[in-house]
Amino acid sequence: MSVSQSKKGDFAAVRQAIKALLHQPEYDDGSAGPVLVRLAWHSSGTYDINTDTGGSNGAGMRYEYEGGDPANAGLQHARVFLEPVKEAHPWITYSDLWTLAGAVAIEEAGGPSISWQGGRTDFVDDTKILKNKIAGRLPDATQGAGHLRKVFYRMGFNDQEIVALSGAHTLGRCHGDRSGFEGPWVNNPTRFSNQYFKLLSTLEWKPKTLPSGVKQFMYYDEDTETELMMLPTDMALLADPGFEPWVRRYGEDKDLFFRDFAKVFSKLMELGIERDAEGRITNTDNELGGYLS
Ligand code: DDH
Repeated sequence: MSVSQSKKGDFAAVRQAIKALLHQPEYDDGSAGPVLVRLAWHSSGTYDINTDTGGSNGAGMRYEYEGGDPANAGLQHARVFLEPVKEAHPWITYSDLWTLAGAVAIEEAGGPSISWQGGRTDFVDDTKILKNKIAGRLPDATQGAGHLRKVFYRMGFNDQEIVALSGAHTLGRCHGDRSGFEGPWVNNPTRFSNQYFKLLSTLEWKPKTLPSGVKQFMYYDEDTETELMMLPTDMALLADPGFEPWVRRYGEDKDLFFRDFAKVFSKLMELGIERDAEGRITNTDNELGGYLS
C-alpha cells in the first residue's frame, strides 16, 4: 500500500501533520509542542552576524558535532516526533520542517500566529558545521546579562528582542537528564501566555541548589502544590536595567508581548537566510540549490 504523499511545496499538508502529533499523552505534560519550539530555536540560534555563518539553513543537528553539543541535549526527542512527518512528506527539508514545527507548536499552544517561509536547504555533510565551529554558540543558563548580550547581539538582536524571545519559557520545562536544571517555569506549560513575565516580576524567587549541585531559582506554589523554577539567565533579565523594563511591560500587556514575540520569533527562524523579492532563498548553503525554486 502506498503512503499518501503531499505535493512538493504543500506546507499546509505538513502543518496538518505537525498539528496531529502535538498531543502526546505519555510525554512530559502531554504535548510535544515545547520541545519542538526548542528544536526550532536551537537550529536557528547558532547564527553569527559577523561571519554570516550558522542559522536555520542546514539542519546541522543531524550531525554529531552540532547534535552532540551539550546545549542540544534532549532535542533528539523532538526530531523523533517529526520523523513520521518527514517520511510522509519527503520533499520537505529538515531545516524547513524543524522551523515550521516550532511555529505551528506556538500557534497551537494559543500563541500568536508566526509568519514563516520555506525554502531552506539541508547540509549534505558536516563540513560547514566543523569549519565554522557552530557548536558552543547557544547560551549558557548559568551566566548573567553580559553573556546574554554577547550571544544574542551576535545573532543580531537587541535588548527588547532578547527579553521577548525569553518569553518562550512560558512553554515546557527543564529536565535533569538533559540540561541538569529541573522543572517548569509556569503552572500551565503547554499554553502560550505572558505568565513567565508575570511570575518572574511578581514572585519571590529563592536560590536552590539541586542534589546534583546545579543552582537554579524556585518558588513553591501552594495552590497547585508545584514547584516553579527560573534559570540564572532568567533572573538576569530582572536584575539588568536594560532588560527589566521589558520584563514588566510584557508581564502587564499580553497583546504587546504576543505582537513582539511573533515578530522576533519569525526573525529568529530567518537567521542566516537571504531571500529575493519573490521570497526564494538566494544563499542555499549547499550544492543542491533552493529546493522550491
Ligand atoms: Fe530555553 N532553555 N533558553 N529558550 N527553552 C530550556 C528549555 C526551553 C535557555 C536555556 C534553556 C530560549 C532562551 C534560552 C525553550 C525556548 C527558548 C532549558 C531546559 C534550558 C537550560 C532544557 C531541558 O532540560 O530540557 C537559555 C540560557 C536561554 C537564554 O539565554 C535566553 C529562547 C530564545 C527560546 C525560544 O524558543 C525563542 C523552550 C520552549 C524550552 C522547553 C523545552 C522542553 O523540552 O520542554
